[in-house]
Amino acid sequence: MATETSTKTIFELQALPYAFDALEPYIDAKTMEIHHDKHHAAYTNNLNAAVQGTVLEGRTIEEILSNISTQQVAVRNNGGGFYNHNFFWEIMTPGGARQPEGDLLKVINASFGSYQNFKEAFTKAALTRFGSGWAWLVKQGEGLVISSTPNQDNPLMDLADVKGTPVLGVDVWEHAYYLKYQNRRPDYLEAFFNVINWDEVAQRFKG
Ligand code: MN3
Repeated sequence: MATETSTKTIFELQALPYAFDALEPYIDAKTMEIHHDKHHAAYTNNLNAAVQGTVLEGRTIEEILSNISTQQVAVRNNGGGFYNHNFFWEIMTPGGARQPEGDLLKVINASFGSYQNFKEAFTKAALTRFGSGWAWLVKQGEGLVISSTPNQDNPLMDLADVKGTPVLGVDVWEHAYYLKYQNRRPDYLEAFFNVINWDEVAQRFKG
């Protein structure tokens, strides 16, 4: 019997909250389909395989990530991949506000000087992440900071350089953009700013 079919479902692959083609033309349908149905599914299956039969069964993903330095690398990589992609699908939307508003905008202005400064700093963090990883907007206390992480690490992990609550993140693995943008990560990032779900980001900031 294949390992995949004998793995218990502990963490469930959530359906995308919109159709594969909903983020066109910024993020293409084929990329979304492979990203969710293959990459995210694999992280989820591999996480389940890694935690089943261990003390981690029954813990939330947030609990596992907060203590990740004590875990084997398969839990770190696949637990991060599971959490990060659930997060990523939710902070994107085909409609909604084009820019942050209200209290969130006030905190962005207080933390970075302006929305434009924030956008430039976030983009720079995503562009300068060498190889595969993520860029993040992270809540620390009542303020916001920007960071980036390698591989599938994230700010919830106890071993992250910058720890806090992620409120916005962008996947800069090549699988997130290569079909449409090839090596042009800057074009992908510019496109990403057209599909950010600022209402969801504001909700996550409120906590
Ligand atoms: Mn990915």
